[in-house]
Amino acid sequence: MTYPFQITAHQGQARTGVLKTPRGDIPTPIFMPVGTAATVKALTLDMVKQAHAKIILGNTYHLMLRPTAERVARLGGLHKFMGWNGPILTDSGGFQVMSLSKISKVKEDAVTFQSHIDGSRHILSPERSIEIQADLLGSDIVMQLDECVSWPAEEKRAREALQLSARWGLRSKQAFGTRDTQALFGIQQGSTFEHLRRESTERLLDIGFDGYAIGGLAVGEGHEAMCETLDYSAPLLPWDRPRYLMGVGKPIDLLEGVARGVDMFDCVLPTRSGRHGQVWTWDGPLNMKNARFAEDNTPLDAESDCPASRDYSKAYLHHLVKSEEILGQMLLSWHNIAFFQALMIRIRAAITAGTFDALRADLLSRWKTKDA
Ligand code: PRF
Repeated sequence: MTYPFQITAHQGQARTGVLKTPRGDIPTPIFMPVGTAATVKALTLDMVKQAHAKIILGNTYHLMLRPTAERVARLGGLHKFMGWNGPILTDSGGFQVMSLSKISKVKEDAVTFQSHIDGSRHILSPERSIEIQADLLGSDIVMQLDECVSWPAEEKRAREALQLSARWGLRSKQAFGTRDTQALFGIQQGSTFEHLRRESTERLLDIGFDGYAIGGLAVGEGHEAMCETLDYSAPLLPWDRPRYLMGVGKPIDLLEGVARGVDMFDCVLPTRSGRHGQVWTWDGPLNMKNARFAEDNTPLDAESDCPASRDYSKAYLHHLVKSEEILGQMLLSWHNIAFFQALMIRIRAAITAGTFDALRADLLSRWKTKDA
């Protein structure tokens, strides 16, 4: 099913709108918290909802290994299993195979790999990835299997990967067929080569997807090169379909991605950095382990409606982190997810009001010097 996507306002390339799914409306631009192993790490779903998340991400790779896709299916699908009744987007697995599994081999038919958990051998083909995501997990937004090359990549290598991804895209579409309630997104590849991004897009458009992702970025090229690639990559994609920048990023990357026409983002950053003592604020990142917070009685964000941001002092959070208390990981992850959502809420409001350029300039001036 091609979910209705309405763009309600735009400013330059930046757009805001609504993606309507049977499990709920997704206001865009949106940030999707990562729930890799059927959990947004350290958070209950009530906390995730209170942080204003509307859609979360799950991973084929992790779930097929543990508890296995078949078991999730027997237990009623991923939504029922984890207790999330909103939309779920699942990644197809290829990217996680390359980055996490012990040994992997990409062939025309499929990728074979050894589990990072117990070394067991597995095969993931475009068809199997669709079966896991769409039939067994019951994902709302299903991603095609693709091949992502690391950076820097030789042109020949990047072309091979985008062409394999395009062939896998066609096989994914054929395996997906037409469905009443689920959507399928294609993935653009091509590293940092404009002509390859163009070729990739042409091939995806020939196949026809419900939405389009930009893959192969945030793989080591750095913020500037990513922005340069997005300058031409995002506008290649159809204006009237959602565009998803995979695995991105820091608040500044979200801001610059939106400015270039991206509608959807996901990243482990807010939860992972929260578990390691780092928080993101309107004034940039803070390391809560720093002794300067030891007697700071102010909250992270008095204006926030998230309890983690508003109701606890930095001194208390510093103490929890220094003591390696579980609550420290929970509160910092909660604050970060709420902050990323608050950023997207402000971005959407600004595009609607025609003040996105001013918001972007203001936040860039706060963040540029602080490695935000
Ligand atoms: N492809 C897929 N998932 C991904 C990526 C990709 O290129 C990236 C790259 N940043 C993150 N997650 N399928």
